[in-house]
Amino acid sequence: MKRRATLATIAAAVFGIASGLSGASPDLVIWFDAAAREFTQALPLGNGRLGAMVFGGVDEERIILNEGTLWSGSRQDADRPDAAGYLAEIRRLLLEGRNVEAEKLVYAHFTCQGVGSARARGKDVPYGSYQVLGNLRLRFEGTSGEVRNYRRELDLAQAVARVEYEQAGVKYRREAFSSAPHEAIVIRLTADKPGRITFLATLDRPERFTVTGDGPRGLLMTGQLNNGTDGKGMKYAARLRLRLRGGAAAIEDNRLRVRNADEAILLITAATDYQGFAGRRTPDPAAASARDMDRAAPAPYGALLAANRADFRKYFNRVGLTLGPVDPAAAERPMPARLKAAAAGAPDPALAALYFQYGRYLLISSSRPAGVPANLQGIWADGVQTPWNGDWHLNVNVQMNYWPAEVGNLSELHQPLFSLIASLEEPGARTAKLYYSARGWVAHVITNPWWFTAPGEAASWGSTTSGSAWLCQHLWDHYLYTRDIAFLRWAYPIMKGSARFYADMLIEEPKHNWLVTAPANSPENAFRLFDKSVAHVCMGPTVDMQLLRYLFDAVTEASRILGVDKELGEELAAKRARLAPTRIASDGRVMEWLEEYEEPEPTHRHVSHLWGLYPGSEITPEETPELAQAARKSLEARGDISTGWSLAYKINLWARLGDGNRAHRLLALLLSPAGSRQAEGVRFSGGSYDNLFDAHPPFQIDGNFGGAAGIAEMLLQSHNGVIRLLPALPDAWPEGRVTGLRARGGFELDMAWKAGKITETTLRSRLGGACRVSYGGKTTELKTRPGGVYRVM
Ligand code: FUC
Repeated sequence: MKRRATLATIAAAVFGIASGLSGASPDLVIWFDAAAREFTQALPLGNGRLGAMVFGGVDEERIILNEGTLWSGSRQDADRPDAAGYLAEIRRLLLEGRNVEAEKLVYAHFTCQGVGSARARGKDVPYGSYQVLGNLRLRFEGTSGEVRNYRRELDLAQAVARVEYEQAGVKYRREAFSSAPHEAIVIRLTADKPGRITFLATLDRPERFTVTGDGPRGLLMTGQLNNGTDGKGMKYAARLRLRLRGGAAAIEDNRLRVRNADEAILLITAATDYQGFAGRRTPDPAAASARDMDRAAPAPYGALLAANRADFRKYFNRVGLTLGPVDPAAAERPMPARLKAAAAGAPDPALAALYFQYGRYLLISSSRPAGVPANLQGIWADGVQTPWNGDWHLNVNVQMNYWPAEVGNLSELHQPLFSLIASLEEPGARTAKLYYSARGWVAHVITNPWWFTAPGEAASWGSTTSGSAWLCQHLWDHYLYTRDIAFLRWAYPIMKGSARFYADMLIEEPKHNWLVTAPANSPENAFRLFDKSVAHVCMGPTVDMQLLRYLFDAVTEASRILGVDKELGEELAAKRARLAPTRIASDGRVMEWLEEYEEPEPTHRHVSHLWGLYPGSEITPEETPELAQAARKSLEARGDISTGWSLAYKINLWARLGDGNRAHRLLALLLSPAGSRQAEGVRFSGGSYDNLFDAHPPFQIDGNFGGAAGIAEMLLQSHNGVIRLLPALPDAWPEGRVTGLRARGGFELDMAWKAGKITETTLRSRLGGACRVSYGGKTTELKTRPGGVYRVM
């Protein structure tokens, strides 16, 4: 190993291979030796609002542009006014075990009003779709000849994409980033010989746009999306401005022509007139984008670059991760080859570390405190009808986006999700009333920037009632990590409203007199009734019960901490005690429903009934060993191969079961080239695209975030009052070092290990207080003071 490292280091010094462009650290670089042909090979950049994807073409550079609030559709009334009138009948049928009939009634009267998400094709209906802002294309002219030494890289540590190649004796370089401090995307083109940069720049999008010249060296693209009613939906503007050294530029036919320049700097600003729960709230996006441009355009390139780097690093550098043994040859492979080599069995622990940091990179790039949460596409959509409308799915997906936020030391980037949750309170109260005659608020399975809280349009998946309970878990978990009382005061009424809703809507099932949700479903999964008919709609699926135990506990505890609502706390505690428990079926698996139904699709991607294992914590190997064993059986029966996010979920579940090698196997599947693994009866096989984007398929960013969280969960856990060090370390990572992971209670940890054994642990206590730290079966009690630093092992 040592010898190889030395050779590689020499090779790197002599041939300049292992180190990236501009001295980027090879373990934080995703690189390619060719331009992207597809979106899933392009390099993503983002400042939380402005997203970009760099293709790095030689004849034509295409840069996909995104603005995080750009949605078609509009606010609508999707609540059926008469839904509550059918509730008693639906429940009666469920209580009698007539689920198929109940489901029919849900379809007819208890779905949303209108077409809802239009079966995930909602761009021209009121539900709308998240859309690409457009494309910047640069058609290079006057260059030809063989291309040599091509390299394209994403430098995670600096948040910069770079492209470099030689053609006809000229070395060309491009550098791009999306800056939060300057609210602009910045692209610089240089060549090592004067006067060699000649191109035609255009802006376009698939529909609904007009481009005009904007001053002598700029373009302006504006348009209005469909709101799904009269066509007059959200307005947007994107601006391009050029700064030139040498050469000449002119606007020709609403295109920007640049001739014989030494250097060209392109700036892009953009805005929408979204007036919703977050974002910029500007009625005039053209003016807002002009203001941003006037601020960014005069800044010297070095200043733009430095400001972006400083801003990005304040988040990114909080956590460091090295996993070894490192094979330097691995980082020398372009990413497509690296993924293939790893899938073929070449050990590459550094790839896992890179994937973890990529997840953090993507969160910093798609979710900033004042903005909207990362959607199914993050902020990297290509097209106007994005998969599943690029919305916020509440039955696992948007939550998964935020799994790495706290443990990955990016706590304040969790904020956009909290803003979304708060925005659902008022519309969700109406939905609660009209469907369930309940107090409080509810959101079902899908939501968008237009406050959609009604059930989905199909009973099979649309009747999930616990989306809002799962959202509220994030509020409480943020408090558990930060102990921020001011935050809890803000969040408490929202959590309380959610708990109220469920407390009101629970009914008693006849067999055990447990309290259950109804109607409900176990996210998207079907079951066979005893007469073999297939249904989805049920009462008290396990996931709901686990979520409600969590929520009721959280609200009771929060009310105690804040010294309010004693009676509500008591009511919730009493109801909590009567919720259907998590049970083990006769075949040893965790029961997903109240009955031991057969499943038509035993390998279904959702593993909702294991919510109590992760992200919940009512199932643990230490406290509930039988249930933990049953969870293991359930996972075995589901099988490993599935969608990207499902693979990611299972990494976390195996990590919670303390099985590092199995978690690692799931991670290896997640890191396999998209679609390269198949299994019988499995509809989707996920993995990673060349640019490490998660493949559902198609691209869906939740798996990136869930995978990053899973890696953290293998290294550190902190639920139920114990901080566990290396709880699921796989044999494949015998050595490593991690710095800056967060644990619940306001703690931060650094750890190093060798030969699979911890060698060093530093715990920083931000808030003081006692903590219990467990490693290798031994638990140590530690009293800490605020700001204290402790050596634990
Ligand atoms: C749920 C999942 C799908 C997909 C979609 C966005 O419907 O079951 O797999 O992730 O959300």
